[in-house]
Amino acid sequence: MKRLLISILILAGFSAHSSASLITNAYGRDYRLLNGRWDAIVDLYDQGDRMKVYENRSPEGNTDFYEYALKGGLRLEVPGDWNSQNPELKYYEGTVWYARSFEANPKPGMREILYFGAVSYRCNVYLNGKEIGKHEGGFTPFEIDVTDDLHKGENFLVVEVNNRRTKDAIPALAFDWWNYGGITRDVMLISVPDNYVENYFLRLDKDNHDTIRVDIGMSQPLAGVKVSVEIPSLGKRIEGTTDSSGKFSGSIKSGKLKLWAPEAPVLYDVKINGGEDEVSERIGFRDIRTDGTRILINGKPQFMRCVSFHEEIPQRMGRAFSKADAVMLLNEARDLGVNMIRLAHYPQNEYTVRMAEEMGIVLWQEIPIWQGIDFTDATTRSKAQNMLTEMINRDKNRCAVGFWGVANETKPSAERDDFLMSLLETGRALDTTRLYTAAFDLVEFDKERQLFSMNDPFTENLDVVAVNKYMGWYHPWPLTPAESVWDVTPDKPLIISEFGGEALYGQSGSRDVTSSWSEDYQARLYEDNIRMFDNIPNLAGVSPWILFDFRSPFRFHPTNQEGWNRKGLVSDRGQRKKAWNLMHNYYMKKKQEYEK
Ligand code: GCB
Repeated sequence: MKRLLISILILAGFSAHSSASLITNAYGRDYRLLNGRWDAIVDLYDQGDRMKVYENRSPEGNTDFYEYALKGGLRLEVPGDWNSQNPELKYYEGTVWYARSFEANPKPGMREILYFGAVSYRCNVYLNGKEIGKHEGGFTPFEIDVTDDLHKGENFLVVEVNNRRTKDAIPALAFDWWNYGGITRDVMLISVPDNYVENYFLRLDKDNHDTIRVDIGMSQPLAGVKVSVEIPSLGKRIEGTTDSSGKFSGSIKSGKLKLWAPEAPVLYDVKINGGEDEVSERIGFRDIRTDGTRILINGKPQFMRCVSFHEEIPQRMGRAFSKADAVMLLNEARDLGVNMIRLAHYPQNEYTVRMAEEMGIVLWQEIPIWQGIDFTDATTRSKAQNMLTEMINRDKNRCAVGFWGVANETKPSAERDDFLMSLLETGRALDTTRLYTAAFDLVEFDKERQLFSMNDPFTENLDVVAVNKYMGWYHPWPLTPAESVWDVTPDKPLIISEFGGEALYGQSGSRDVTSSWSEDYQARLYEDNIRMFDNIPNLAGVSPWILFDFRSPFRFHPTNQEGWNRKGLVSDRGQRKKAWNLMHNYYMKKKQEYEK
């Protein structure tokens, strides 16, 4: 029935930003990767559709020929962005057709799901010459049930990918990072029983820390299907049967649980069964909440020692996508002394999220509602809701995720408020076990009161308020740092979600002159900001912008930037700048203070 409904909606022209189903824990299933080298055509003038490149054709007879032929041309690695794989594609924004063949041997009675970790930014998918699905949004997964279209033997899969920036997209026309295009994450063919465990959500009961709440949704809306959840190391198991919508909800009295915390990231092996299907993974349980101006994890106040990075390996000048990439990014973050990462400015790949969880790093994940979004556009709003839904659906069982971010640097307006409110409602309907936040750049110096303050009533709707403030970079100091006192949302926890300034690694210069782009000036700026942090009474965490220098077409100072945002504490080659030490020392001090 549900599948029928989805088909009807697709036929009715229901666009790609509808919230379609998404299998929980793709990596925990029986899958094979369709990664590797795919054939590709760069289609600057969007002619591929007319040329029917999605049909696996070869010339027949004496007069037949094809201009848009896939074989023998460009080949691109999947996963990967195209920009870093071919010098001519460095700045390319447009359509690229990807194609590959693969053998399949679908078993009777099983369902086959084609799952894309992410395609940047929009795509149409064709299997064996037929359009089977489309998706918009470059940082979240989507799936297509291909059971009825998959052939025994050879199959021909084509993905038309387009990364053109548009006003109604998210992010929109301009943003401060590289607009990588391509099939940027794993492609998987997942095999599941006909009626399978489509989604599940296990989490600690908010009020009883000896209780685990369980929701299971089978793929088919059938009543009476047996389901169970087992946590062998606790000797606990719950069983039940689905209701007529294929769902089951229950709770496990777990007894005393070891809760996941940054200092002790405990995860439990969990087995979920439903009908013929079985899936297992490691899940942790924790409580995160606010109490006045404090953030508590399992009841204990935490100062969030955070940092951000883009999903980018600077040394490779390309998007990060693998386990090895996650190791590199996370190890550098851990060395700085963090207990939290803000994954900027979009959901990042699952390797990073899962590995951060194993390492005890709290995550803030957000959707790319980054300046310049058209809040008046209802389609854009539904795209945003869909992105948020896909992000939450993918990572709702990752206890490391403590924060869902709904926006970065938006300006107050009735349309903005409505738009963001709809996101909070969408999020809270799916998940109330995280804190909801957004980052604002609206803090100003109030001359009359001689204080830093901010006026955006929307902040009342958030659990934690975050502020990006570049004192000493975009804003000269109106007072000395020691005199710079803040009065910003005084009753809520406040995180400084961005601060910093640019420096070219190895460049020495004046500590007083911003345009020296020197490590010395950047270090001074960090000293000053760290001094100011003592004057923010409700400060619950800080996050320097950013861990690594990153590529951005915004940044074209001819000698100091050359297409790089140089605010990294670590250079594009991996060298730590002077400010790194200051931040590291500050974090070590904060850690001691909070562990006393
Ligand atoms: C910001 C943005 C971030 C930019 C940064 C900058 O406020 O949130 O995406 O990269 O400033 O470097 O200006």
